[in-house]
Amino acid sequence: MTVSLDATLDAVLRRNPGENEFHQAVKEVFESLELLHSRHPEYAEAAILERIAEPERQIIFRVPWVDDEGKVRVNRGFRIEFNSALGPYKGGLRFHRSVNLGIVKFLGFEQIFKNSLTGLPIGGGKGGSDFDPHGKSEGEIMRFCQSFMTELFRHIGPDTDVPAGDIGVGGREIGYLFGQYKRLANRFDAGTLTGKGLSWGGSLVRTEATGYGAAIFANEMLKAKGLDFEGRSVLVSGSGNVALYSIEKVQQLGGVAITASDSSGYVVDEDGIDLDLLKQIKEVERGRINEYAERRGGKAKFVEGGNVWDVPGEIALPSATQNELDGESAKTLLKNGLIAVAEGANMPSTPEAVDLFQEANIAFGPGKAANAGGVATSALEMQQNAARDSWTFEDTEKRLTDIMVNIHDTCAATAEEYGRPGDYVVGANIAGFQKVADAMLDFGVI
Ligand code: NDP
Ligand code: 2IT
Repeated sequence: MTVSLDATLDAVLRRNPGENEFHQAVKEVFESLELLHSRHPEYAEAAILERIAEPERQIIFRVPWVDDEGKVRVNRGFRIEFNSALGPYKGGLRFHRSVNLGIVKFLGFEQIFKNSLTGLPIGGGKGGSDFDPHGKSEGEIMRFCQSFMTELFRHIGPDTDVPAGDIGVGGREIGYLFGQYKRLANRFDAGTLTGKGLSWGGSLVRTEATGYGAAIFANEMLKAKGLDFEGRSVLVSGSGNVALYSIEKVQQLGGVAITASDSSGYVVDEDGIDLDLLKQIKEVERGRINEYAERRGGKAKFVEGGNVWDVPGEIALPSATQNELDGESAKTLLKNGLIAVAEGANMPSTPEAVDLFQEANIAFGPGKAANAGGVATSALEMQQNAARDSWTFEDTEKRLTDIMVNIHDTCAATAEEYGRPGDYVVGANIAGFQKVADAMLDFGVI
């Protein structure tokens, strides 16, 4: 990197000690921006990088709640309102025991550029809590969500900040959060949260959108190389919202998704995952992944504590969590004949893994491009809410597909323009950054 970019990065790292995931995300974006900065000195002159790496506002709050035994519990809540240059802060809420400031900031930072790439008017934000939903009762989940929203509600709104789901936050949690918001605000502000139920302002296709989008993005990368999904084996990690609907779209595109996982291990099903069974176990019963193998009549194998990337396959869709695919896993995958990776999760590949994929010249779609279909469809939900309208599944899915194709083409064209053909990382970072940076220049120093 140039001396000035290096110094800016150093300052960001020093100002945010111990926030490893945030450092990782900032480093990757800054490294991609070198070429852009040499062509556009106006960004450095206006200190855009220094400003973009500093959240506009960071909200950290206490979330007290009472468990089923009557014991008082305390968690920490976060909402990072990172950048509103292009629209209201927009991004999900994550409930997972690992959540801390550095994780929420990495997610919020990525969200700025992802949201910009969608072409829709949304800024970047992220939030969540170190609350662990595993093993909690329905009543505990509800009381936690209500307490979380009792503080969050004063900071959000349809034109201010619009949260949605992420790990540990799905339709059930959005219901409890929206119910409490509505009660406190005394308004039916449908556009304050996305991922809502279909009878109270939700959008068709939002549930499917992230996974569908990731598979569509992968398909566009394959097409660019003259290839397709037909008959190819696909490795999917995770078995939550993103994983399930990635598998669904892969199957529609003719691919054979053969794996799924959770934090206890993975399953391999060489005939192709039985999606109805997996959905029943994960979405309806909220069970564990070993139950899939147990109920598949000997067709699938469960590997407790195993690494899903040990399974041979041609296309990988990491859809669980950050840094789940490291350098060693990347080497194994490449040795086993990998041709493409599209990140359904946020930053699932470590920097070493990304370098190996790029050196091997396989198609690599970074999360901020490949998983943008979820937040894009959230923005479509906001549009429907603003117009008090609801669109058909077909119409909404067509819009999602067009957006994903457009993101793919924008990243490819930008990479080409900056002398790095096929480098979707550079393409996504430059294209996502430039739109936000230009808006910030227009606003003056704020
Ligand atoms: P879910 O909570 O629905 O599912 C998460 C899945 O990943 C579960 O199978 C979970 O297993 C597994 N997982 C989570 N954390 C870990 C961990 N530390 N180690 C091993 N396995 C883990 O979340 P989503 O599907 O919504 O999110 C998955 C990824 O996609 C995240 O990176 C998220 O940020 C990203 N994403 C989500 C979007 C959305 O619209 N939902 C949009 C864009 C990106 P277990 O149940 O055992 O914890
Ligand atoms: O990481 C993400 O893009 C999400 N969790 C979805 C955010 C949203 O506002 O729909």
